[in-house]
Amino acid sequence: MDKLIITAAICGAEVTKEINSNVPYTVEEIGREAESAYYAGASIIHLHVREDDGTPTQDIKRFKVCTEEIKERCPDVIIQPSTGGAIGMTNKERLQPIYLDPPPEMATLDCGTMNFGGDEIFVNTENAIIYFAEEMNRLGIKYELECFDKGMIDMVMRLHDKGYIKAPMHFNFVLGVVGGIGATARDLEFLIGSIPKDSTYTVCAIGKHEFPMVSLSIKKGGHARVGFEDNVYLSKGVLAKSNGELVEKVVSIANEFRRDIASPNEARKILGIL
Ligand code: KMH
Ligand code: ZN
Repeated sequence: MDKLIITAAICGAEVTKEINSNVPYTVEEIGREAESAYYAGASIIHLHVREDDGTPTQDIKRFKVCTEEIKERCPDVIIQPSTGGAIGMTNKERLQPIYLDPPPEMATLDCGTMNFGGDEIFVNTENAIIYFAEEMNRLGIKYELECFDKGMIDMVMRLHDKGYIKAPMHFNFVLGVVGGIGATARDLEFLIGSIPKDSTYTVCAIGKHEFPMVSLSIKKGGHARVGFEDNVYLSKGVLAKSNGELVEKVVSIANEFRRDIASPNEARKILGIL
């Protein structure tokens, strides 16, 4: 089994300080949270950025200062900007961080349209997915294929057959979003069984589902994502003080399964970006 790649999704676009006051907004707070996750064992930082008041933004200038801050504190960490951004943003707005100079090593590529709770719809049409994939192919960026449901894997496979999405593929299964697949062992087994054998995958799940689903992924040879974007609790009723605390919990679960933790360079090798 490969060593375990831990991704920390340190702030997301939806979670706020009202829910957990440790959610980072400012450049300094983003740096602090990335650093806490990195020293706890994360090799990838999945990055959304915010204005100082918490408003989500895909502004390339904000991404630039935040990535510089993270690189200063965690020089070898893999920074994976979101191209999902926040609900309602345009495709061009969402794609901005892939045009950083130099381009990021990785970025997310969301693989289908879905309900996203309440009246929200997260729009990713087939043509938009092709556009995002072709831009990332051109820039040599490794995409993490965000699949919130089984049909999104089918979309990936169709676009792979047409030559738009390149192998080896790396997936992130996001379980338990209202509008996506549930977060049960059966759901996760179904997703894992639906991807090509030479792919890699990581797993994240919303709220209380986070640690059970991540544990199953670790056991089965998949990778793990945790962080405030997905869940702000360390255990029932106990708010995490930092992303680092959530990563530490993953490391202790990995120890139980005798799974070693990948360094950033080991993660690069596993993902084929070194
Ligand atoms: N904020 C969600 C609407 C991604 O980062 O690529 C989309 C998201 C996925 O978080
Ligand atoms: Zn995200």
